[in-house]
Amino acid sequence: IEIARTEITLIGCPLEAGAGVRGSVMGPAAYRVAGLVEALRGLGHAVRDEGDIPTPRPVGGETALNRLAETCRNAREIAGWTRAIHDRGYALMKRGGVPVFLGGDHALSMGSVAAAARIAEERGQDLVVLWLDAHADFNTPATSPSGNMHGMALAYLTGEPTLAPVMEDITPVDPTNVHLFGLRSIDAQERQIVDERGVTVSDMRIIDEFGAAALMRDFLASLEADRTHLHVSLDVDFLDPSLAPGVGTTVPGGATYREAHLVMELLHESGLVASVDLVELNPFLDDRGKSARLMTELVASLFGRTILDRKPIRATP
Ligand code: Z70
Ligand code: MN
Ligand code: MN
Ligand code: MN
Repeated sequence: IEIARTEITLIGCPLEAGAGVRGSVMGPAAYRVAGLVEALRGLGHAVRDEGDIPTPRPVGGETALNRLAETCRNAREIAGWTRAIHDRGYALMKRGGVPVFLGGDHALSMGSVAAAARIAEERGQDLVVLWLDAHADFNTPATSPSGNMHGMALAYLTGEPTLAPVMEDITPVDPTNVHLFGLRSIDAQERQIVDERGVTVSDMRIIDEFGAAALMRDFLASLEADRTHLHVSLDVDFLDPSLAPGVGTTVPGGATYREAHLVMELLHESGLVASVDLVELNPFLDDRGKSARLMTELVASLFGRTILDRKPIRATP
């Protein structure tokens, strides 16, 4: 089976202002060293590497952002990154093609998902966000135990009013169109938010009981093929720390090597993935490039690498 040739553009987003631990600024470089461009070209795709977005000037002068900066670390820097990533991502998707945002901490999704939401709205599609992560990233400035904005990305994107000063006038994401997959660390008040907003969740309890593949198949089957823009946001800490130690916030009990590849293969088969984030890779904490290499292999599976040529496999009833 031939893989449909896809126009893929890599956009380096070297930010670490949203995380509590430094080092994810080196993430984009590590993906290039690990051979991401070559892996995707090897599958027959047209790959363009746009290089890194230059560090934007922190947004200043606004009173609302001033106030936000009292509870949110580096709020002005994150506001600058959000605008820059949104603008670049939007322009790229407007031309067609699939962007892969190379992080950088998870606050980068405030910009990338905002761009996807705007494009989906223009195309009359529903934006659906698959958040592969140990964490929920649904804290608000009032509930965050750390003040780290990577833990607030989904709260912002689903319209949390206290985070609006980051970048006003976004197309808010419907929280019922957000699916958290791999969750195993959530703060007490964050739990309440996820519950109240109707976010759908496959936590590790449910993945252990029913299996990653069955849950992923159900999730994908619930999406309307022509009307869906599926954005995949892959946090390195989705993976078990024994496989991927190169991340600031490791949580035991993560996805196995085989679960992670299978999820990527099912996502490829769905044909719905229209934008991708790779976030939280911290090469400073990695073990001889192990995490960067695994992430690169997973992206290859996401874009069509298979063991054998075969037709999509049907689930057993
Ligand atoms: C915690 C917080 C977080 C990612 C850590 C951690 C959030 N819930 N997100 N790593 N990607 O500080 O809000
Ligand atoms: Mn995250
Ligand atoms: Mn995480
Ligand atoms: Mn919906």
